[in-house]
Amino acid sequence: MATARTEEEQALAGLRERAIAELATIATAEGLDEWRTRFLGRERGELTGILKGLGKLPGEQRKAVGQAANTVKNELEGLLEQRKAALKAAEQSGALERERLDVTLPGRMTPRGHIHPISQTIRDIGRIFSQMGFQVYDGPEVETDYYNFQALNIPQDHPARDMQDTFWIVPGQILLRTQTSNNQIRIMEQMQPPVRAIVPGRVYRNEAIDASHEAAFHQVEGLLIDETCTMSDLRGVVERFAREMFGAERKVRFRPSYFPFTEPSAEFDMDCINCDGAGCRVCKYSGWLEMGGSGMVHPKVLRGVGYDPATYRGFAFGLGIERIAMLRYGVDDIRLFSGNDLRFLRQFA
Ligand code: FA5
Repeated sequence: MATARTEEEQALAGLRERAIAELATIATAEGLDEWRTRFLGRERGELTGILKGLGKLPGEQRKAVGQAANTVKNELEGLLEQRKAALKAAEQSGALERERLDVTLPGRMTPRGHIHPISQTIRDIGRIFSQMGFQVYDGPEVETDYYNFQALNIPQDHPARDMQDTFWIVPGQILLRTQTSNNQIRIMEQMQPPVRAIVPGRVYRNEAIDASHEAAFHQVEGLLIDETCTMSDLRGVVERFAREMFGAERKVRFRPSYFPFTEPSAEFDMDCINCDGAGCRVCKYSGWLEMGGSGMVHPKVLRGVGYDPATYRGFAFGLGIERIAMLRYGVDDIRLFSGNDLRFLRQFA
């Protein structure tokens, strides 16, 4: 027969029920702490309150309530641990859910850049000359007066210096190269004939800028030195280049000119690709487009690098790369290439 419950036993049962019901609703670590302090706390916990009151009870009852209180305490502590573990697991699975990676989703495409039309033209020039056995070299843009002028038979105070207005870094000594011809000297100093070299690169001139003139532009230098080599070899190489670049029907003409480092010297033109030589706005109604300067390397220049002009001869030429790119892509203002306007550049993607 069930015995009547004491006041303490009823309080204990009530506490247990409330504690269990509340525990089920708690979803945070702070909430669990607060719950533990309130029900199981050593100082002011409700259960501790009941245990403290045990002293007033008669022996048998004290023992029974004490045991029951311990059972409730163990049970509640066990439930607390379970709840903590459940919360932690839920948190982890939530994190996993949030971090879930669907490897079947299509990737985000990174926008691809493309090569600048001048770089593209330099590559194509390199490819065409490589097919003719030329090797591509590189040289310094910050140069000494010696390599840019003196070694090319342009001494100090030579009037030819006026042809290329110079940006000086140290006046009279260090400059931004005005032409890629500085590399003729650097290459010949470093190797023995036969030489077949091209050197593309940026050059600088203190010029008034307009639709066909830049202060920073690109040239490609060509140099061939051998025991037998004539002006007609130069012509053949330039013609072959023009035809590879602009079409098999292209014609090239040479006009006498003057450069201190070549003798004889010539400038060469290609028939206008816009009007096939008939005359139009692009060729200023002449039928011809200027491509570059050239000539047979001057014996003084050969001697200066230690080549014997009695044994070796050669030709050199210099082409303006922007001018070639303008013709190739039908661009009528040279400044567009360095303007960094993406609307212009995107057309070459
Ligand atoms: C020279 O620079 C000589 N070094 C070329 C040379 C090399 C002659 C080897 C003999 C032997 P010139 O100053 O003419 O020559 O320039 C060559 C080409 O560069 C021109 O035909 C033109 O296409 C280009 N050019 C010259 N000035 C400019 C400029 N301001 N802007 C854009 N292109 C230019």
